[in-house]
Amino acid sequence: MSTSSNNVREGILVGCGNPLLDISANVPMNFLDRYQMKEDDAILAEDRHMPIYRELVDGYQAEFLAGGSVQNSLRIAQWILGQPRVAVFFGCVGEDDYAQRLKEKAAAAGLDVHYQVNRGQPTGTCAVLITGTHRSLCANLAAANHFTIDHLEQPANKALVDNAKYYYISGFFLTVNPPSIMHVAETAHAKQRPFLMNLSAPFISQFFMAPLMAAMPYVDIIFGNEAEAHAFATGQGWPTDDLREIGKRIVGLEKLNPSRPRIAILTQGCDPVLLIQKDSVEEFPVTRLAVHEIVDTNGAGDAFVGGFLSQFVQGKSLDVCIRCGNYAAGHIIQNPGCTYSGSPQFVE
Ligand code: 26A
Repeated sequence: MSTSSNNVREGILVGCGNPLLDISANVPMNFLDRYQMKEDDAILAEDRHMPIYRELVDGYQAEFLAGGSVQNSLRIAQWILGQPRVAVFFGCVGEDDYAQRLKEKAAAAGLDVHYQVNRGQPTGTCAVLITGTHRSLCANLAAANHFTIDHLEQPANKALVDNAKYYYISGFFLTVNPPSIMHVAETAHAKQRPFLMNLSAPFISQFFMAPLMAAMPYVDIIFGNEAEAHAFATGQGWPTDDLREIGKRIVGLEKLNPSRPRIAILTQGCDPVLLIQKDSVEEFPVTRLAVHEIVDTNGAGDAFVGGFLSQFVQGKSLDVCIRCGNYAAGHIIQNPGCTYSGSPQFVE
């Protein structure tokens, strides 16, 4: 039985992020070596990475898939909810075929997208290098990097932000437009509504710690995987590599609204998900798939958040939210990129 429900208000969830078209292919390890990339990492493309995209298309059987971390999560939330336009997405694209493809995929998923369009830049892409059960991401943000806060200030978009009840922004978006993040965070705070963020990638804590810490006091729920949590701890100078301890320290960081203590949700691949609250750490087991069942792990973390959000916006318990996150991640890794097949089978 699927959890198709029709009682969630339209536009209840707003997300901001980088709309990217993923160019995904299986590659040998030496491909990563040549570009000095690491398995299961995510980076911003520098000049020396620019040939990757052509190389994937010309030399490997590259697939084009809708991507972008927040947009992935929201598409998955929509799929599980089975009710259109619950989630609204903001991000910046170019005026090209890739933007059209992203828009079609988002609409097919029921997502209500309101892209800012930058006519001088192509839509962003992300190289997804698959090596067995690992993936390495290299994002060329292009138009996505040109998102500006005035898009959120346009009356129709402002109304969408004001009317939402839940807000989700990736750490990745810190590389693009911190003022927009702060604007959404402040709106959430003023209205006493949950603001959720993601650590997104180790490089965010390495190079964007200042804007991340500016947003942190607003963050009610923070998501991350083990590598991201370790990078955050290193960035903070915390003398520990114990994930539980790191989680406890994250939830203990300054918070503007102390009546709603921060929650950290840390994933660790096929090891249990940790739910860390002020006075407790709980584990949620993950169903381990056989290697032959895995198509690729691209989008697993995003799908986890998408599954979580699909229940969270229905006011379900954290336990149900996390179990749905695990369900969604397990489904997505059995499909190419962050795509799904059939109807959702999550049973509460
Ligand atoms: C700023 N960066 C590096 C990024 C991304 C990103 N989404 C937003 N910003 N780097 C990779 N992704 C997306 O992450 C998904 C997998 O989790 C990819 O597009 C991919 O779909």
